[in-house]
Order: sequence, then structure tokens, then C-alpha cells
Amino acid sequence: MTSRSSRSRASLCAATAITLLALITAPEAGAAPASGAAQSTPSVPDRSGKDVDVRDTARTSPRVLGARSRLAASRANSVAKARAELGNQALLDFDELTGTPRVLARTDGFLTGPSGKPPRDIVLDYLREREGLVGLSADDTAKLNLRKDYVDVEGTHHLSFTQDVGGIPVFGNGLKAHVTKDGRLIQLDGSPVRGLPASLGAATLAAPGPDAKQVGFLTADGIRPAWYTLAKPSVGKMFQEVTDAATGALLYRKNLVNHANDADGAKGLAWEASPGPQKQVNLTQRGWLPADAKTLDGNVAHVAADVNGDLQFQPQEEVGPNTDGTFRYRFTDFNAVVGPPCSVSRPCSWDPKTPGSWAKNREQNAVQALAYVGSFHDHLASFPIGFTRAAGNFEKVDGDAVQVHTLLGAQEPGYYDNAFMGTPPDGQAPTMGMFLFHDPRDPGDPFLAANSADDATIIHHEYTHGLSNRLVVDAQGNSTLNTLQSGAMGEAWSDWYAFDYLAGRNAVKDTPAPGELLGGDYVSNGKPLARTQPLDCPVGAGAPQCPGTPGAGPGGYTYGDLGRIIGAPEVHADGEIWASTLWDVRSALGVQLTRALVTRAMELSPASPSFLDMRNAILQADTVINGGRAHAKLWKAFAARGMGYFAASITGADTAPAEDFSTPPPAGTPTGTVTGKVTNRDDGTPIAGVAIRFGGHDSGFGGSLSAVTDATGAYTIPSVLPGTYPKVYASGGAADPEIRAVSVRSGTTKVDWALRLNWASSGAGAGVTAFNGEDFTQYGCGPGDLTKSSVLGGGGWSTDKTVRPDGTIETRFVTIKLGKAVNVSAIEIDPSNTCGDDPPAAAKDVTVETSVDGTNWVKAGSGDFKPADLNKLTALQLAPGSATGVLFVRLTVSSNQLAFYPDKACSPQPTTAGCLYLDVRNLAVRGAPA
Ligand SMILES: [Ca+2]
Ligand SMILES: [Ca+2]
Ligand SMILES: [Ca+2]
Repeated sequence: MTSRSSRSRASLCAATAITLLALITAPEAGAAPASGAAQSTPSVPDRSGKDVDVRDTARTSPRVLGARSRLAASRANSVAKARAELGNQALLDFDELTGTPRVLARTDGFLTGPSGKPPRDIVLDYLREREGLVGLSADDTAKLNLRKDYVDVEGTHHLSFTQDVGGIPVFGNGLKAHVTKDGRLIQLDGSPVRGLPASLGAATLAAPGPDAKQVGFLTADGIRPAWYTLAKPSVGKMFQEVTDAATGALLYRKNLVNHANDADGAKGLAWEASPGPQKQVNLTQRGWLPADAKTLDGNVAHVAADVNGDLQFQPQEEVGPNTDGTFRYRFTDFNAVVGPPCSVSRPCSWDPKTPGSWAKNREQNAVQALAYVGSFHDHLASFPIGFTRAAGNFEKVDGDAVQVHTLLGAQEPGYYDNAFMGTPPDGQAPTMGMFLFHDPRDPGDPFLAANSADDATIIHHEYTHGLSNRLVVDAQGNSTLNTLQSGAMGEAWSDWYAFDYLAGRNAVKDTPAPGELLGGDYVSNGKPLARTQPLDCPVGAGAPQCPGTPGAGPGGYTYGDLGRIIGAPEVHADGEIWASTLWDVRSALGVQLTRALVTRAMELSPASPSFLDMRNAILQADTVINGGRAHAKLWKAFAARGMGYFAASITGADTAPAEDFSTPPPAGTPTGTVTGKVTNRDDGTPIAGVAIRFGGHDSGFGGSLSAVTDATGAYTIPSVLPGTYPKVYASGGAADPEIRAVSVRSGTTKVDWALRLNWASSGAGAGVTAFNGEDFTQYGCGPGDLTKSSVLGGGGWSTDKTVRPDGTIETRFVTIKLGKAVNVSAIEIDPSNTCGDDPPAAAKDVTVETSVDGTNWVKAGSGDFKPADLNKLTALQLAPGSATGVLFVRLTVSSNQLAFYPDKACSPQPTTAGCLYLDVRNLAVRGAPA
């Protein structure tokens, strides 16, 4: 889901300049116009790289919802007791799939008191004493394997316990636990699996490669035997994949690449942060290079000019010492040759009109990159950040020095205006790719003719992706920055740590004035190309340097701007909200404490965090290392950016969270109870098994502000602080999900829900029995996804659009068997685009047939949808005789909305997904069981 949204957004050229070249496409309709397109070759989104995790969809399967409801009931007493004990700032967030803690903690205290016992014993004792709350049996606890006890620079222990089945490791799930230096349990997380079987099913398929490892993977049907592979990197792609070892189905895929966008020893020349006089730096004194280095291959990095772009270092691409034995290479500017806009303060490093002219600064640029990477490595490793070897940093002694590819692909066409970092788990070397800027084929390219590895803000940004992907991890050490909001924070941390470092040593200028810190300033020639505005833009600023965007309005951004800054959700733009918030925190708390809290919070983060999860983790980090003394200032800073107490986000994948500017209600505020009934809007009958949750305050399991309806459709949520909660939602089973704002008083607030049932949904037991066309199940938009809907609006079917030589389009169909035979009252269709496609891919002409037996079909209705019909359900006119005792429905699509977009071309290259795909987002069948 994340990647679907990020993929479609990767298309906003200049706004996402620090991203991967191959993903940059033409701006979409409705997106903010780029201030100068850096790429001239529009194309449609590439589906091959989509991230996949079947655990996300498993969470809404009826089997899992049923198990959740039973477990929530059995756990109710333990949870009520824990809530009473832990208070209103308790985080009781149970993973819906495992029933175990995604996060169990409190932001204003600890789970246990001080203890002199070893941290491992403190954790295991708690698990045994709180079996009813945590959900792991004594047997489950006995089988946990302590993989790592990492002690951070503040003395806090971070323990990771993995799980296995008969010696085969479980992928992705496990227990993480955090213990203070005086032996207080801070938090449990990681979603460990309950009740593991004694053995896995047989792996009937051969390993997909020589390096494949056998793992177990949790699905809605329990733990499956699976194969894990980590692919070798290619430009912008480094896949971790898990496939089912019995069926071959893809269970998990993550692209580990983040795009961008005087003593003895080897001496080099480098700038401190931005062009100016080059200073002598010692490349060996702090261990970056060995004393007798003949190449730039040392403990912190291996830098070479990968000019052929193959992501390998050939001998001729290495950079060796000068004739005098040092690495002192002077920078040669091309200002006179190129002319404006090259300048003394932002000099050009090559002439785009002279092929190969970049070679003049080949050595200087590589030495510069090593100096930036080495000094940043040392900064991050030192107190209070403490990104050390134990924390999982990048060093050759541990087999994972950063492989820095400068001038990536400079002698090949097409490698311009980009930078990226691919970060595999600890112990495996990350790949940093640094491109030349300014594409000579594109006269409108607004970027300066410069090297990205000469721009400190870019190289530190890319390096920080390594930090965040190594600290926000599951129990096995795999990064969990998997959703839109997690990805946006990934970009934000990268900008924040870069500017925190550079401003902290006065290498860039930051005064109390707004609008001074702009990412990619050098290569962007001081213009907002890589970012929409500087990160030190306060909320409501009227400064001309802080213009905001048409989507978000002027001044600094707030949480409610997420998804709107460039007109659509996109990690770099939406990350500007989080980066600015952390900059405010830095101003309010001071540099050292903020560095500590921001870093320690990553170590305490639950998987796939939302901004609100990370706000909570920062508050908690303050409790752990600072006695909670900064809570009031932190709440003030977050509330000012719209992340106040009543702010709401459904998950980290929510592209439209609700902002709120309140600090928490005072301690002792009387709470209320929310109670009500969920009924079928069509006939008034109760609906059981529907989850009611308070977005931003829900556990998703029955622990915090959430409940599941009983057989009478009733639910009750106690202990709710009065106030208006903007995103309370009902979802589950066969009902269409619904979100609404709820105002809670002290006493009892009654909230009833009348939901519509959809008999063509997987929650009602419906499934696909036949289809034609290309199957995009791997990308979350196969025929089966037509039966799935999510409260976040996911789901939908996309397939190939194939045009015959005579210009007609081959029809595509899906046949769905309903959960039971139904007397149909309405058939509704939302023809919208899905799967990251743009609106021209949405369906236009469709027909629907019904059948009582799957053999004999009757035409029930047809639709001819216009652009105004997108993003909503429209009922078809039903033909007589088509609606009684229906058990099968067949949807056929014969055209898409491309006809309404005359400016979109399909040749010589497709400029829209409408050239390639036919999409339908939702099909609903209403009525009563026959
Ligand atoms: Ca090479
Ligand atoms: Ca390491
Ligand atoms: Ca400033």
C-alpha cells in the first residue's frame, strides 16, 4: 500500500529530485506543477518494484477478525487491569494478526520498577507474570531466542528475541523489549507469534537461488514454509523477498533502496559543507583510510567513481593518490566555460556540452565524498546519537562499509539528477549512488552542472537513510519503514540529521530568521527543487522564503497538510512536515537533548510507524533518559504542528490524517464511556464482528480505545477522555467501512452505526472463481483484490489493457462467487483507478451479469462512466429477472477513461497508465440472503 502511493507520487519530477531517476515520470493531473522538469521522458509507474507484505491484508480476513474477537474477549480483564495500572498515556497496541504487542508501554512511565536482575530475566519474568495480557504462553516464552542485547549510549538495553519453528527462523515477527539501565521494563513490541507449531510444512519448491534461506512466514492461515532471498543491488533496486515454499506465492517484498533524491596519514582536500576554499583533511587520523592507502577503500567507506554505472568498482574506477603520494586534488570550476548560473558560491564542476569533462574533478569529488561520509560517520557514532557498531552502523571491520559510487554512470546516457542509498540489514554493505546533475539532453533542466557528492546536504541525507533503516527494525533487524508516513519520516530524518549536523558546526547558517535551510541547496542553485521550502519555516510564517504550496497554504506545514503539499501523497514532500516539527523540537529543547530523543525514539518505535507513533516514542524516550522533564515542551511543539492529543491517523499508511492542536487533558479529568449498536442499514438487523476504533488512540485489538461488536451488534468502550475524536471508524466482516468524528462527554455517549453489507466482499465469504487478463495480485491489485476493501480505501482490480490491431480493446472479466445466494437490491460500482495508476486507467464501459449456478448467465446492467463518476459507488439499473437467488456475479470491462484525456499520448511512449491498464476499484452487491 505504501509503495502504491509512493510509486504514483514518484512522478513529481523536480519536487522529488533526490529520488531515483528511473522512477521519475511526468507530473500527474492534479499535482502541483514542477518548477522545471528535470526529466524529459515521461512514463507510467513501474509495477515490478512494488513492496508487498501479505500480513497487511491478512489482518482483515474473516478468520483473523474472528480470532481477534475471541482473544479480545478472553483478554478483556487483563487489559482493563493494565489500563487502570498504566494510566491514560498507556500504549496497549496489539497486532491484529498475532494478538501480541505491536507496542505495550506507557509514554509517561514504565511497565515495571527498578531491578538488579539481568535485562533478559526482567523481560522473561514479565512475560510469565503477564501471560494473559501479552498473550505468549509459557511454552512460547521458553522458545524465544535472544538474538541481540544492544546497549545504547544512554545505557538502555534493546533486546531482540527471534522465534523459530524446528530450527527454521520466523521472518519479520519476534519480540523486542527495552530495559532501562536501572532495570525497568520500558516497552514490549515486535508482534511475536503465539502458539508456534512444532514443525513447518514441507518446502516442496526448490530454493529460488543459491543464497536462498529457509524461513517461516506468518499468514492468515498460520505459519508457512518459505524462501528468503536478498537480491544483489541494481540501480535503485535491492529486494528482500520471501516466497511461499509450497505455492511460490510472493509473501513479502521490500526494496531496500531509498531514493533521493596534520599528523601522519593520507591527506586530502575537501570542503566542510559547501563550496569554498578547500581545506586539508586527514583521511587516516580518524580511521577512515589505512595509513598506506592506495585507493579510497577504508573502514567507513569504499569510494570510487563508478562511471560505467554497473554498480561494481573496476580497477580503473578506483581513485588513487596523486604524484606526491597524497589525496590532495584541487577542484576545477567550469564557471567560465558554462557561464551563468554557475557562480563562485555555487561553482559548476563540469560542462554538460563537453562529454567527459566531469573527469577533471573525478578524484576531487571522490575525496570530497569520503570526507563527508567519514566526518558524518564519526558524528553519528558519538554521544548523544550513538550510531555505533553495536547499534548497527557501517564499518568495514563488520563487513558493511558504505560503498559510495560517485559519478554514477557519468559516461553513460541517462544517469543524471539523482542520488540513492540501499540499506540491507546489519553486516551487509549498503550502496550509495551519487549522480551528476544537469542532463545535457534537457535544455530545461533547472539543476546546476554539479556533482551530488559535493553537496553535503545530499550525501548526509542519503547516509541517514542508513541510520533510520538500521534503527527502526523488527526483531530480526529488518527495516520496518514500510508505510507512507514511515517513509516520509525516513526522508525527514535524513534532512533533519543533515541540517542538525551542518548547522551545529556552523557549516550552514541558521539564525532565528525563517527559511534558511533548504535541502539540495548547491545542486538546486538555491531554488526549492528538491524540497518545496526550507525546513526552518515556522507555522504561519509570512516570510517570502516560506511560501508553502497551493495544496498546503503558506508558511510551515502541519500534520493536516500530509498528502496535500504537492497535491498528492509523496514521501519527500510529506516528510517536510516531520522535519520541520523536529526542527521546532530542537529549538525548544536544545541540540543535545533533541539528538538523543530523536535517535532513542527510533529504537523504541513500533513497526511501520505513523507520525503519532513516533511522537509517542519521543515522549517515551524522554521518560527513559530525561525523567519526562521535557514532556510539556514536547507536547507543545507537536500540538503546534497538528499532532496534538486528539490528532488521528488510522495507521502509518493513512494519507489523510486529522490534525489537532490540543495538549493532553489534565490528569484526573473524568472519562466517559462510548457505547452503541451496529446494524445493517438495509434491514436494521445487528451486525456482529465489526471493530470500532478511535484512530490515533486505538490498539486495534480491544486493548485501548477499540471494541468488537457482539452477536447483538453492541459494543462498549470505557475510559475515554472527553473531546472530539476526528477519525473513529467501523470496519470488518461484510460491512463497508465508515469513518466519522465523534464527540465524547463524561458519562455515557451513545454512538450507533448503520452500515451497508456487501455480499461481493471477502468479509462476506465471496471469492473469485474465474478471470482473464494479467494478474497483478503480487502488487495488491489482482482480481481477488476487487473483493477487498479497507478503511484506508485500498483494494481494487487492475489488469492489462490490450489493444488489437484494429484499435478495439480486448475485454477483461472477473467472476465472483458471493458468500451466499442473495436477492439483490442493488449492484454498485466505483470505476476508479487503483494500483498507483492515474485516472485515465479507470474503467469507462462495464457490464455486469448474474447467475444462480455459475453456468447460466443473465445480463443485469451496464455502466458508461464519466470522470465525474470516479471515487464513488454508482448503482446500475438492474434488468428484470437478474436479481433473484444470485450466487455469481461477472464484471466485464471493455474500455477506460483515456478518451477523456486528449492530452495524454500512448506513442511513441505511454504517458499514462491509461495506455496500459484497465482498473475498477470496487464492486458492491446489496440485498438480503435468498
Ligand atoms: Ca563500474
Ligand atoms: Ca555494521
Ligand atoms: Ca533559521
